[in-house]
Amino acid sequence: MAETIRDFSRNVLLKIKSISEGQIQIFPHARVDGDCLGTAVALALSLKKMGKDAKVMTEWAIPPRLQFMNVPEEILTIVNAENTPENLKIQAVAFAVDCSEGSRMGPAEELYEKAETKIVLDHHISSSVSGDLAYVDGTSASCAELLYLVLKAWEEDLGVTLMDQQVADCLMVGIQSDSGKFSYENTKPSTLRIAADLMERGANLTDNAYHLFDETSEGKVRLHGLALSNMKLYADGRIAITKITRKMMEETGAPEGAADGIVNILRDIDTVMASFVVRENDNGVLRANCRTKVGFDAAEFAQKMGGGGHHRASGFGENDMDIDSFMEKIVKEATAFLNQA
Ligand SMILES: [Mn+2]
Repeated sequence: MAETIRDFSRNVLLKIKSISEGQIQIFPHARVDGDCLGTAVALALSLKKMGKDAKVMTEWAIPPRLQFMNVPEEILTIVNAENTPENLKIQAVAFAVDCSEGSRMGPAEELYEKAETKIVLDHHISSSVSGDLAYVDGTSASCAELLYLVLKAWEEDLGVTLMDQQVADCLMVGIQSDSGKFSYENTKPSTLRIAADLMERGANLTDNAYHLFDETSEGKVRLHGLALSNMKLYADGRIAITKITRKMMEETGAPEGAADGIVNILRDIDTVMASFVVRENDNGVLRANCRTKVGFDAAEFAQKMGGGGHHRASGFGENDMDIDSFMEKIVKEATAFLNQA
């Protein structure tokens, strides 16, 4: 991209200064995560400080796992088909953050697509959302880091502090989320320098990390305990598999989504190349999740099994087999797959 973030920041600031009335509408992607919500809220709060009307346009209210962020309700607009014309009428600028594609905006996509002026800030290398002003940096660990650079430039130009404790904390949530608490390969020295400045501005590293990564519930811990104690290893410990039945969900009182993460725990066993968690859904359909290490292509294996995914994470389903037979089939096919590689 030819434009530097400095130029982008200046051009966006000029555009925003030129707005005398109307709302700056900020679009995160649907099923918000810490990075897009943190970025969107930090931007809205900063724009409000600059005297602008700014709202975060979302599909749903804040999901339970991000409620610790205490997002002020008055900066949110829940978008649906009915209120789209009304929102469009008061819209001055549409600002998409962390959205790799328009379809990820859910019901808000129409409102974005019809905007007169569109601005895009993103860190997805394949970003396909169109904007009149756009900055995409696929090397940035999070979108929050890019917004930090924009806000820093605005602070210098305007001579005011935009990143107070609340804004700094929102950006920190974004960085911690997408960098895996500063542990993924995308974490760079600049990530840590930005985090250091945000910490000096009052961002709470420890509380965020707990809520984002460690907080759990009794039902979830009991479900993990059951699933892990039933785990079986095959092929000299290279394949690990366990199941989650509806009965286990009921017995433990585990909430929806509580099974997430078990498949990663199995993969992390030192001898394991591929791990599987087979889940019985409410409608009786079986679903297998797969995680692998280098040397076992999860995408290729899932394709063989009628599913799909990425090299290290994939999934596939089964409609007419009981859960134990399906698990036997997976072990047999995965062992053959390992031996042929
Ligand atoms: Mn992101």
